[in-house]
Amino acid sequence: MKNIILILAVIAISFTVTAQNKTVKTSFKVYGNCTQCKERIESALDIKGIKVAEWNIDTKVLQLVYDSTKISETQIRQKIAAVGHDTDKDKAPDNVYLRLPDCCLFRENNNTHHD
Ligand SMILES: [Cu+2]
Repeated sequence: MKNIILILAVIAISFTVTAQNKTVKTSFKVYGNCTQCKERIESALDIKGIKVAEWNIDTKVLQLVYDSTKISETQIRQKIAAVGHDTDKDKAPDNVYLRLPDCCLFRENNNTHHD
């Protein structure tokens, strides 16, 4: 009898944990140029609550899978801006952006040196 109660308790607890774990799958644009950008963006998102963060160099789309009980999309966007990358909604601080290597300067007016 004790064992049955224990088993039921374990089942109840695991259901609760599953219910609280809210996995969100989303994607949005993050501006960048090269493999260094990819590494910078993805390592900035190598944090608790984010399960998948994969940025595509060609499409500039960031694929995300995260636990919304641990981190919000706003917080994720802030992490990206903090390392110098603009997104479709957010702009990285100029002082951070301008410290990026030349090859990573993705804003139009900073790309003239490539001509
Ligand atoms: Cu780059």
